[in-house]
Amino acid sequence: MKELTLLFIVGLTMVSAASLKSLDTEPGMQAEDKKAVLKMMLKSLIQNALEDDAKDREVEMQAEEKEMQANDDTEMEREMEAEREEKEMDEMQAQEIAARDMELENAVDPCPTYWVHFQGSCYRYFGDRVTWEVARESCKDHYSISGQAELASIHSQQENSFAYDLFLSAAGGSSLAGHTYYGAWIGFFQPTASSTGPFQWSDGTSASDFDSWLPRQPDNAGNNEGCTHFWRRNAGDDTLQSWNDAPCTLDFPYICKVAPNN
Ligand SMILES: [Ca+2]
Repeated sequence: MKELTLLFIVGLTMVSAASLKSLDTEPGMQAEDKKAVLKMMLKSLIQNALEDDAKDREVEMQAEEKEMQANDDTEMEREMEAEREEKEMDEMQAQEIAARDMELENAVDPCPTYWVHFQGSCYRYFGDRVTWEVARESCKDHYSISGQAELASIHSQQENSFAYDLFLSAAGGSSLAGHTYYGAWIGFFQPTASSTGPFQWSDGTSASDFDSWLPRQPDNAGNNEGCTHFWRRNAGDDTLQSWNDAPCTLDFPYICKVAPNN
């Protein structure tokens, strides 16, 4: 408004001087007429100045508005970016937690409930006394995520000791009373009805890498022994941890084996 006032004064001076001078040169113009013309010119000058000022203000406001808009946009972008980052972080954390849970679960228990982990396999002793065939079918009723269980196959001295200890601890120490040929079925068998021919593991694993026969076994006594069990007729046999072939129709507890969950 100050500028406008200044403009007005300067304009007034200039217009007065110039116009009066030019008006002076107009022949026959009366003083009243000159005044009226001067008034009109001044009015027009003020009008123009006011319009210019309004225009300037408008431009200024538009610029301000634009700047505010730009600031808003930047702020919004920042917020969106922050939200995106937070979401990504949450997803990463969720994935990490899931991976850790899985790792923990596998580390703690790779086997189904009640099954015992040993060197990459899961084992379970079952105390009911049944024939070899029934024992095998009973194993097959059990699963891990990796597949169906079978009667245990044994491929090393360590695995043999582990399986024997599993049976021994579950069977109850040195109590042998009333348990002739006390022991537990494992998966070694002769598939032919006459109980001849090579033994094989019911789970299809190699039959040639390990065995733990008692001395003079397998003897196929009575030409009728096609299935294998841990031999335990007296406490001394616990140190041997050895096998005997026996009629498949005898009733023994049994040991099943299944691949772990992972
Ligand atoms: Ca035998």
